[in-house]
Amino acid sequence: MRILSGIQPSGSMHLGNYLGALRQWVEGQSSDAFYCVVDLHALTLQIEPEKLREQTTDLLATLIAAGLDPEVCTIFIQSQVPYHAQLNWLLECVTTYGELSRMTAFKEKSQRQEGFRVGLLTYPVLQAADILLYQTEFVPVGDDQRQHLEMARTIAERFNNRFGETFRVPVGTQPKVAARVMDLQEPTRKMSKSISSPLGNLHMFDAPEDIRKKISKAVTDTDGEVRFDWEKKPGLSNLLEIYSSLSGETPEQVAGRYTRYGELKTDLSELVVTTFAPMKQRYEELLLDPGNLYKIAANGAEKASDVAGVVYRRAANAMGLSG
Ligand code: AQP
Repeated sequence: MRILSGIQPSGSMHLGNYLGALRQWVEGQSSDAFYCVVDLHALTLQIEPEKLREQTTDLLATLIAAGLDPEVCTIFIQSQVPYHAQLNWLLECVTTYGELSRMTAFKEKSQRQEGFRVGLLTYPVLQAADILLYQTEFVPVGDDQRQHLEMARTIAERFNNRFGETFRVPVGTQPKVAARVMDLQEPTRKMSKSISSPLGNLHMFDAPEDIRKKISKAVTDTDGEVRFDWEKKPGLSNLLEIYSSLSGETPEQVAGRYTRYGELKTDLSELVVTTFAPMKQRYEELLLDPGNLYKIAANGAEKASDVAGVVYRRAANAMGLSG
């Protein structure tokens, strides 16, 4: 079962990244699973080179600390496998401006970036290249990636119809709960690495006192009834989904055990602190030896290149390129 997924080095990992994506990655890891730090995607943000390097190192440590085992799966850095950028160009030439400009993420992000650059429009094509290069069957991602995944499927189908069967058409997988973890202060907006929200983003390796503070200050509502109801109680429902995802109960079961928001928040804080404490310790140890992290990534890039090179050449030949 070929799996591929990626994460941008655009900041520290938050609970959305972990519950929506990374935990599925750890569960699905095998010799057929490829996980990458998609640093080329992070260039769509205005990011300082030193910061990008630092965040790439941080993410490698986070992935391994959370349970990805480089002896079992392939962990690599996207830019170390040049086929991603190469296939991107081929796929840009089968994708229309109209379909990219209609993407929701593009519409939202282009509003936020003054003088936005072309990469912001075209990065879903690079994402399609990331996925299609590995003949991926399943792409474990959070709910926010549905539209991009659909784009990758459309591009694969179009390419196959026009140039002959080349790519496998991938399927996205989302967890049953916490597929879209919301910002604790603005529960109608998803938690996001690249949007600064000091009290709204709950990071995996926040200090315990920060975890407690953020959860105790999380926005809820005033009617006081502990009930799972996204429409009327988005803030509380977000907390219940995080709780349920960590404890293995349903959100309704969790809600049924509480009559006060305060008690729920206290217990959730402890659950978050105890879940991430061992990973945090491992993460801090791994960061002491960045050379080792880059050795792991270089080995991963070699394995990834073996697979991606074959697929890239097949696609290039199908289009009539001689290289
Ligand atoms: N809030 C979320 N809830 C559940 N899953 C999420 N993911 C991201 N946010 C949530 C999933 O995490 C994986 C990595 O995605 P990413 O690197 O794009 O993460 P991000 O936090 O969304 O980072 P950015 O830089 O802020 O990206 P944009 O601006 O694109 O949102 C993916 O599987 C994603 O679904």
